[in-house]
Amino acid sequence: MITLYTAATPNGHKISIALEELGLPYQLRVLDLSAGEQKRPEFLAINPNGRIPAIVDHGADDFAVFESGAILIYLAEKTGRLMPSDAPGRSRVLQWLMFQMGGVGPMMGQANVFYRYFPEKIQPAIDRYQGEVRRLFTVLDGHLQDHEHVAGDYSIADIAHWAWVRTYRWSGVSLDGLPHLQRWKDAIAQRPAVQRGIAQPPSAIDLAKDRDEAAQRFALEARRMVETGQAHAAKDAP
Ligand SMILES: N[C@@H](CCC(=O)N[C@@H](CS)C(=O)NCC(=O)O)C(=O)O
Repeated sequence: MITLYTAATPNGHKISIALEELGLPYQLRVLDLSAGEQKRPEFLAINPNGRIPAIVDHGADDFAVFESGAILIYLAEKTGRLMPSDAPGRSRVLQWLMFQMGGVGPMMGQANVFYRYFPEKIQPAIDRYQGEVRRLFTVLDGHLQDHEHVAGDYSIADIAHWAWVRTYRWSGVSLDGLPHLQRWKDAIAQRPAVQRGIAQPPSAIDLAKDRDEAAQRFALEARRMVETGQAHAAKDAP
């Protein structure tokens, strides 16, 4: 049994999708990020960085893993699936996984901060991050022109990218003119395990309705977190 500490975010969904794909038994611990549960001492003992996702593998002496990329690699190596074991195949998956962890994820995250959450609209910052996301999407689109998946067969590299790319509208970035990325995004969305994974837990917002009341409430909570650099209840934590 694995405990997944998570929330309804792209990084959290990477892991629930992988666990669903692998059919591993797991239980969810959904942390309330706006209440600061991720900064409490009991969670910091699992992830000193105070962010989701993290897992504890109870079948392996309660071994804890944090950072979504490291968790995906751990799960792939534990099962021998979703990543090849030969050196070139493994390297290809890791290259595209690092590209997601160091590029697509952080740039979309910062685009969200400046486009959605900051009360001041700092246009050069919005342009910078949205432009960088679009550039990275164009790299993926070019690669997917001659490849069905991101790195060989369907792998943890697809899962890591897909969990973020599907939220492109929230970052205010278009997929227009990127037909290969759209083809890949729509194909992965059809996978039953992917559909189950993104419901663990379900998103608080409908990504197609990014200006409705739920979206505004979500953006307000996120704004409080990014403005203070810490969540609400963190100061009240024991
Ligand atoms: N590089 C980390 C990023 C984790 C991360 O930023 N998690 C966000 C949610 S997606 C979080 O926990 N935010 C709460 C906070 O910043 O306190 C990973 O991939 O696991």
